[in-house]
Amino acid sequence: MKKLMILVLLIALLVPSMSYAQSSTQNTNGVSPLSTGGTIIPAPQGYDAYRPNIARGNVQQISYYSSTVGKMRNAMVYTPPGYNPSQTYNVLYLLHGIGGDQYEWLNGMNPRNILDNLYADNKLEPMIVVFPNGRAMWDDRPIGDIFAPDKVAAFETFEFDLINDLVPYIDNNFPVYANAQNRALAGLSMGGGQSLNFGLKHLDKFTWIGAFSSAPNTKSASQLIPNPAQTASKLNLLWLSCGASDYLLWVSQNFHNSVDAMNVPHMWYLDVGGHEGKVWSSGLYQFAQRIFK
Ligand code: FER
Repeated sequence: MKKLMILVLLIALLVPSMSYAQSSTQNTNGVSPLSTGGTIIPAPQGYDAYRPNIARGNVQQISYYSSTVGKMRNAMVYTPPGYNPSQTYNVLYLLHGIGGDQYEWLNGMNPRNILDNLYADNKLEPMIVVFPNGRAMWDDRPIGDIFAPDKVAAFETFEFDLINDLVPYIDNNFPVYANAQNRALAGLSMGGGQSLNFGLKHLDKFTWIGAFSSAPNTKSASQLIPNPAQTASKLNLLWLSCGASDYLLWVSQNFHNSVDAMNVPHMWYLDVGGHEGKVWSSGLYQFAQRIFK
């Protein structure tokens, strides 16, 4: 009788996890993108706080010639702890929102602490992180009306600056693997929309794509994914996340629903919060440890 009870208990415990595992899909890279956020463990307390006595990365400013805009443009670059130019690195391009610039992540989201801590815990592949200015226009500062049509249009123009100017500059001036398997593109809000718009269009350039709290600049999934099977076979990771109380949740939710219906493997994480920095820090924490693996 006792044995029977243990058996019943075991079955009761196993059945839900079995059915859960069956509902997930596996892509070619061994990543298991689930259609729910069920197994994504929220970032632990202190994940974005300064931790003393660990090795730290460095941040530098770089300038590159933009043939797209016709002038020199600036970006920030984080190199990881123990950076050694005789090694070869992956590259993550991390894009800002409508009111931001190349400093927004660094000033508001603690990416240095997040990344340094993840390296200290041995959870990251070696990568450099590039923080561009995603507003590709002559005066790219977030001043005046940040919603002005020319400024919003410059977020679209950035596709050409990124592909034709910045990525080649990084490939030629940093010790990086210059191919799609070793390049990731992610961003917050306008930058999330850009990551989906440019990343899914240029899977020959980026195969790890992350979109945090994507803005309405996001094109439709049917536009970006005309051939779901082909997209699925090329992608290493498509990450979508958003705060549950974000006024722009509908953008991410619609995109998730569409890629779900297309059977394109992806991860969907409904985070706690609104359209705010803590959700983007959390997005970086989750995304960074899943790329280049
Ligand atoms: C919009 C609302 C918000 C929009 C963009 C945003 C282009 C961007 C928000 C952000 O980047 O934080 O209608 O249209």
